[in-house]
Amino acid sequence: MAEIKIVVTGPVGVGKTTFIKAISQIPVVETEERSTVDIGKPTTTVALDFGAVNLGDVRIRLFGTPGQERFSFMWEDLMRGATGYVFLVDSSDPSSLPKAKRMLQFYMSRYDVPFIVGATKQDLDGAWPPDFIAAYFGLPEWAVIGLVATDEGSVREFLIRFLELMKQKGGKVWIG
Ligand SMILES: Nc1nc2c(ncn2[C@@H]2O[C@H](COP(=O)(O)OP(=O)(O)OP(=O)(O)O)[C@@H](O)[C@H]2O)c(=O)[nH]1
Ligand SMILES: [Mg+2]
Repeated sequence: MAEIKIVVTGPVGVGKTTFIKAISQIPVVETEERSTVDIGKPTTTVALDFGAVNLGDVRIRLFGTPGQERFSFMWEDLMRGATGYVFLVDSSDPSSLPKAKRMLQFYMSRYDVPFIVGATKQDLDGAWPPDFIAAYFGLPEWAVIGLVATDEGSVREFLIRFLELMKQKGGKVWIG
């Protein structure tokens, strides 16, 4: 079975840990610690999340990054050998999008592998639809997919779509 490594990244609180826990078929290795700064939630990822799922004939090893910039030294290590990455943004909090855009631009400039943007929290009132977020980021509409990271089916569909896009575009989901 083919095995690929996908990194799940994005700013604080967008649902990276939630995404991996929803879909992983193995117990997730988590590094949640109590937040020492106010980030609007009690705990945060300080090193990584790790999970794995088989989808069709592909085994996906999922590595979640910390969202806080003070732990960004982990990003480089986690991205090593990645087939691609999922960049999550919080659709329910438009005020978080400028920072998300800067972080995505950093990833795009640094890592030349396929990525897809996941617009999480589509279940919340007032969530921006994926096409708004695509326009804001200057990406084509197909490059931003809405999802609910707490929902296994939604995460599964999202990953299947990412695999299809990678296949269709010969590993170049994006970009340029
Ligand atoms: N309603 C809703 N809540 C979500 C969704 N995704 C994540 N959440 C919630 O958002 C909060 C933050 O999720 P985490 O998974 O901890 O976020 P994270 O991106 O790992 O955050 P850091 O590790 O601190 O960077 C949790 O309370 C989740 O339950 C979603 O799609 N819908
Ligand atoms: Mg986390």
